[in-house]
Amino acid sequence: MGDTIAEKIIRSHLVEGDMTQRGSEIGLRIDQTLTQDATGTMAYLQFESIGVPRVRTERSVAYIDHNTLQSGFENADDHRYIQSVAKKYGIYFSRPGNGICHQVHLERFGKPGKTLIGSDSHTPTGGGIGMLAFGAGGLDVALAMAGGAFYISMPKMVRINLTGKLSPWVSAKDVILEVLRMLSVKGGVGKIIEYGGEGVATLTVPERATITNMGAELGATTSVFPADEVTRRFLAAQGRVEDFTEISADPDAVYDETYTIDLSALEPLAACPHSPDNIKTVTELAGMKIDQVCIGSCTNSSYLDLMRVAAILKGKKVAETVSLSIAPGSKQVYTMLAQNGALADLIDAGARILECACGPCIGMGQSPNSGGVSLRTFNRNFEGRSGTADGQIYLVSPEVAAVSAVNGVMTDPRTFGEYPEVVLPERFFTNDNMIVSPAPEGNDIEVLRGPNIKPFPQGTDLPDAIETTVILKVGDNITTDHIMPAGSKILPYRSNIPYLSQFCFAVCDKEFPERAKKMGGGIVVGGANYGQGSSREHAALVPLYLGVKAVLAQSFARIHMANLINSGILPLTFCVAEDYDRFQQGDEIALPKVREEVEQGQDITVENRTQGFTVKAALSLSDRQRAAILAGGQLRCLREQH
Ligand code: MIC
Ligand code: SF4
Repeated sequence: MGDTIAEKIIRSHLVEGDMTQRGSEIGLRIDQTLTQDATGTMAYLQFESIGVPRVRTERSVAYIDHNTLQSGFENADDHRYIQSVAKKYGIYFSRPGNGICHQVHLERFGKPGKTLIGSDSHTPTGGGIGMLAFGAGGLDVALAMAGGAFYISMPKMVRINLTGKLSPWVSAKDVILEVLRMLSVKGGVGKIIEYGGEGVATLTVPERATITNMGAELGATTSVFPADEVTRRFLAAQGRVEDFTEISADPDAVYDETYTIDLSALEPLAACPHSPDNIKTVTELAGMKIDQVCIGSCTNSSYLDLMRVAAILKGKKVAETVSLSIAPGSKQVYTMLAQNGALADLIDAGARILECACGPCIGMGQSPNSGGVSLRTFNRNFEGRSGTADGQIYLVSPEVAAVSAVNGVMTDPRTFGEYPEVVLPERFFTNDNMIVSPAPEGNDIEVLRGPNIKPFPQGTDLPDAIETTVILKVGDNITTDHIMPAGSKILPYRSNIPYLSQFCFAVCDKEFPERAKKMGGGIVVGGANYGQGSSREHAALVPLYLGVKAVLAQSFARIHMANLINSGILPLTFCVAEDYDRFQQGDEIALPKVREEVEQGQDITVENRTQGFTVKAALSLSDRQRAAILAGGQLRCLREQH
């Protein structure tokens, strides 16, 4: 029996566990890591507290791309801290302005067949060149930088066969929106999605990366494409042909699930508010008045994407009722657009050019008007994420976005005329002058900290029993943007957990932080896929700070569950799904034998003293995770072991 692509990479990096047992915990050696600034400060504080003198990976890169507004000293302090830590410990530093982490990593550092983890959920973008790349919490990245393994449940293998070839005006974004339509935002949980079939060769690397990037929205562990001749040409054009290795699935590889998508049959799609799997065809939505268009983000800001947009906008004018903003994904893309004149076409049409950063994708500016309809080439349209509570965000391809910006209404681009053919250059323009190399080992670099950097909270030993209250009950698909919102007003405080805590669950219940403080914490009851979306460990650290002891949910998203365990918060799941309905906010709860039950790997007894019933909750942990929960978090556990 042959291997899938993922199995090949797992096999060559396996340091713990049995990869033939789907669902069991495996440990992988990590070749590369990346961080971004919104999660990076916390990751490096944790790395420093581990106490190793130098990173032990082949390549670690710290990017600054999320917090670039600098509306106060906070961002600049964080940037300076990260730059100094990077210099000292052997980490490459990508300066603000150099681009979005995933886009730059793909262009400059990613290598087929290697493992990569990043403190950002869209790290699977690297799957576009055949890397096995995972999003992770900051602590997991810190541990990998210190030479530790990265742990996941051995995923199921899913194969998506691509046949045919995309029609004009239909693009990679439509492929992943189709996959989201088929599988939903929880359809990828516990699975690696591999793309194969003759359609793969028709997709360029940036197109593949759009698809693996947005695999995060499926909840997938990661997504991966083969590394083939197309990949080799891309790396050669980046001046890195020596980084190429061919990698593909064996012909007799076995998959747990197989799907087929005929690329020729796809049409332009849109994800409607407020979920990336709420898919309609653009034809169905055509004519809808729009207020804003934003083009960019780690999903669709490549040279290919923006050259197509420029060709559409050339000689045209943005509709007077629409605001169009464009953020190129990297300095490379931006420079090339400037060199070949495409930038002038964008500016001349009326686009507002933003710096190469995440920007509006994470609510850092460009919030739409009240109730405003915004078409975005991004990957997430969760409620409130844009910074406008009632903003209506539609996720679309760059082609749909650009054509609609000209017409002022949602437009099927196939009605626009001839499709602009854009080919990737033989050689990209490369100049890594915004990447700062680390200092040699044994340096005496001083790490520079600002007053915004506060210590991170840590748990306590798991007590024998817990008596507490349901302080919040929420429904299905709660995102980390609900739990710990971002945006321009809050994001600068990512290294200040006490300040952040005022905004915890603000999207669901503004009273939550006050209530949690008054009641000394409690437990949160949630539905299915709790914690989907971002990798921000702040969605665990802030509840920890507010005294949350457990989350009792129908199911969890992978990264958030790992973050809860790392923080020492119990991620409990209902043994009987209907039990969810029996819990109300305010109920008095007891876990009378929790420590003993965790130690023995038993289901957890949950007494609802208000309603007068007792149920069982499952807690499926590996031995490693059990030790972390008992010790009150992963870092405390490591300290106990040393
Ligand atoms: C996101 O897209 O939600 C983010 C902002 O990039 C997050 C990371 C963060 O919250 O800092 C992610 O995707 O992990
Ligand atoms: Fe940045 Fe948006 Fe990508 Fe997150 S999804 S890394 S905020 S561009």
